[in-house]
Amino acid sequence: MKALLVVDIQNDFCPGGALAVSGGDEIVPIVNKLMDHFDAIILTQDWHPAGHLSFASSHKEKNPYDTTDMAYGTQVLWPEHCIQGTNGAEFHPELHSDKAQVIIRKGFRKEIDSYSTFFENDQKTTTGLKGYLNQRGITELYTVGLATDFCVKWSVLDGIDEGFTMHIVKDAVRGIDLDGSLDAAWKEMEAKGAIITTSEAILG
Ligand code: VGL
Ligand code: ZN
Repeated sequence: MKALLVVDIQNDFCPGGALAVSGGDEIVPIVNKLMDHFDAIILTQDWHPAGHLSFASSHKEKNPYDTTDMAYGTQVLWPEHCIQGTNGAEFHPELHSDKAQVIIRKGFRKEIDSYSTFFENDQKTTTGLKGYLNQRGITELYTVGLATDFCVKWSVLDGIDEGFTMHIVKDAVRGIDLDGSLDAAWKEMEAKGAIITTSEAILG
């Protein structure tokens, strides 16, 4: 069985949002069309408590896009975004979020950020997605959403490690690009065995 994994298409990652990804909203109509071609639809939602330690504002003398050392390694510090219950954390209003069978929320523990849909950034704490996929007999995931070089990338890399066939739909993702991170992300995903495809190839 094949599932569409829709990563973080939330207001804060779209133009006008707190951590806007350039062109983030352009993928919404494509993702909506893709939804009809899959056995299962999984949405992820970045879902931080106020004062989350991935926010620059939670650290003295740090600015957005600086880095800091966390218990689990280096962490980029972000503008405050996707705070639980706020409009910024809602899905883009035009995304057909009603079609989702499951929503995986991540980043809800104050001390750990979570880019991947499989593991939080300590690379140990699981989100439960693997168990869900296994129990539903889903072996292939087609990944779309935001941002290519953070949550999409880590989801794809971890999905491969967890034994899934991971596809990434090139025209249905957009990136942040900090110091060349976007180019590096494509190379890493490809090197690890991610299958790069297009919406046209799926929609026919
Ligand atoms: C993301 C930075 C912080 C993402 C989430 O969805 O790629 N990036 N939180
Ligand atoms: Zn976040």
